[in-house]
Amino acid sequence: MTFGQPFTGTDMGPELLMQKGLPSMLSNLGWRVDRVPEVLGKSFGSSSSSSPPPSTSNAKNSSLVGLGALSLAKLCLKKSSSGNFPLTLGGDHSISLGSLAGVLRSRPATGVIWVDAHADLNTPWISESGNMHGMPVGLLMEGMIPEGKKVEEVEGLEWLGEGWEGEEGWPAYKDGEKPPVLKPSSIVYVGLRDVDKEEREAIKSLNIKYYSMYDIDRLGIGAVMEKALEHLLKDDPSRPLHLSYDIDAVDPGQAPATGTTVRGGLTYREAHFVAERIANSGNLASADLVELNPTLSDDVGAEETVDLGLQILTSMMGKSII
Ligand code: DIR
Ligand code: MN
Ligand code: MN
Ligand code: MN
Repeated sequence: MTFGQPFTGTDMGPELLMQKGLPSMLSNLGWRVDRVPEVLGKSFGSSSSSSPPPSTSNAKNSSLVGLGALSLAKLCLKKSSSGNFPLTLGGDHSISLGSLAGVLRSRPATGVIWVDAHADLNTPWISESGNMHGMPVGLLMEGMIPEGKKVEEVEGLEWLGEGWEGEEGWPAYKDGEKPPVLKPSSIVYVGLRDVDKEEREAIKSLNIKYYSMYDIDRLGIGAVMEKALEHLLKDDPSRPLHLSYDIDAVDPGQAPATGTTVRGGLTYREAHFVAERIANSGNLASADLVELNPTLSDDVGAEETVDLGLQILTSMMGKSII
């Protein structure tokens, strides 16, 4: 999936991670890997496909992004319902609209750790860019859709709305199940350093827990992760967690091959530690790694970023230093 942001090449991330040996690395950690190839398929993400149809709202390419997210939501719903760990490789961050919607539908108690330079809390009604990779959290969170507006009025997002009648793999919503499904208290941000004005106001007014780069500098990444986990697990220590890891959380010195780099990010070790500590909680039940785009830097930078992606993935799936 590349249509959630302006650059081609973001759809090359998954194949590179696979080619570089992700399946065997996961097997070596004791996982049984069931690869579902190209969930979203050529028709959604291909860099070479012709331009998508125009969108009728301030959500660019919403019909394609929405359709792709629905496919992924169905798959993640199915996999999580049968007790598996859905690990989603992106693609731009708009895919998390699908993975998270699917996981939340089968495991509504899920707590979310969003590791990102950005809050991705926009909606078509407040976004400055119209890019849907900046909206996956906003579109799923209670309190983010403005009065009088409906998420299902956005082309491609009908399946997120109350009037959805259901289809195979994504049934109609029952009472108490309909989106927005994510409570503001069920997410913690780690690594923020580029937040839009409206997002900042929403974070404050909804009282969303966040640890920005300022907090990481002040407290250290160790204390930050203790606090983040404590926030999500204090009432229910066995709650499942979903980790959504945007590679742009990492400093561009270590992760240059991504679309919206912001200086002053996580160091190499901090980037690993976040994943290691969450794995250590024993609660991690689903995850995404997104926004790897090997075409946006030189060959060395692309290789380093893909390698880092592999390391973060293996860390979150249980690899420890010793
Ligand atoms: C910005 C950038 N807040 C937007 N978001 C990015 O377009 O909504 N998210 N780059 O990863
Ligand atoms: Mn993101
Ligand atoms: Mn980001
Ligand atoms: Mn920005």
